[in-house]
Amino acid sequence: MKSGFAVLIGRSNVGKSTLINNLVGTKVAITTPKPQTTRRPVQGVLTRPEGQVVFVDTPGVMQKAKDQLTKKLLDFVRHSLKDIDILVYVVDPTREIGNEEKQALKMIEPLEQPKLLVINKIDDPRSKLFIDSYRDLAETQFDGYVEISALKGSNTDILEHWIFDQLPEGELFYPDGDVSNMSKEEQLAEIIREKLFLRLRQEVPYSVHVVVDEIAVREDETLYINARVLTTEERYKRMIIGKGGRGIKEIGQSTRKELESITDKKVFLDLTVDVDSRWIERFN
Ligand SMILES: Nc1nc2c(ncn2[C@@H]2O[C@H](COP(=O)(O)OP(=O)(O)OP(=O)(O)O)[C@@H](O)[C@H]2O)c(=O)[nH]1
Ligand SMILES: [Mg+2]
Repeated sequence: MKSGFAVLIGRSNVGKSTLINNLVGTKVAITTPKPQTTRRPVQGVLTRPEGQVVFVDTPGVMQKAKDQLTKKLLDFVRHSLKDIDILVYVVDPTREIGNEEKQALKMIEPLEQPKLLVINKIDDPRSKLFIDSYRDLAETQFDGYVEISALKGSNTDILEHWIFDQLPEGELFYPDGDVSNMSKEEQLAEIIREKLFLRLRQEVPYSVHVVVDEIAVREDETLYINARVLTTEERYKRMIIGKGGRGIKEIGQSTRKELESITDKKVFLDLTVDVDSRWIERFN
């Protein structure tokens, strides 16, 4: 048996979470067009007859960690680089290699584990813009590279083979059938946060945190969920709720729609918005 941890690292928005979902074959991580969508290292598990890879999704590496949340996210990234077997470094060739990319590359430089460069988004015609400069990186800093589309699933099989080839011998970390390390509450909170991110603008998404307090199956088989959206300021709370409650209602509806299609149950979602200026301090 082979088994090990493959950690996905890269700037925000390069498609790390989209890739992990494609590899695991189910949605274990939320994805949005906004930076800093991923806030915690989420593990996605792929079990094959030859062994098991535990993929670790990480927050995007941001150049300037000025605010408290960004600092914490960068700490999670650093922490995730410990005790790994394979490093999967994801880049987005529609964007130029800038200082942020250089900083991220510096972080991984000292690591001695096998390093794979993944050039993502090749389905996007704009990827032609900077792809050569990323190919050059492969020569100098990586043990292998692959050009893929995580969104369309092209060449992700090549990536999977490369990883299995490099995996050390070992026992399974998760029982066959498990796809993630997250609890039901955490997964649900993430889905709600995804809907918030998709709907909210500017700095508001970064002010929110979601807590699921209760999940229960009622006698009539409906799934009852009680969740709170926490935000740092009163004015953000008003923006989330929206005129006549329209905002929060839409967030609830889109969450419910997704949950009903996953669970095949009718879902009742009780969603409230509270101001809590200190959730970032406690976030860990
Ligand atoms: N065209 C194209 N878009 C992609 C591809 N992979 C991801 N995206 C899009 O890129 C955006 C960011 O994707 P995520 O998977 O959330 O990126 P991430 O690297 O996890 O971002 P953070 O969690 O913020 O660090 C989303 O809008 C995705 O749909 C791809 O292969 N092709
Ligand atoms: Mg992500």
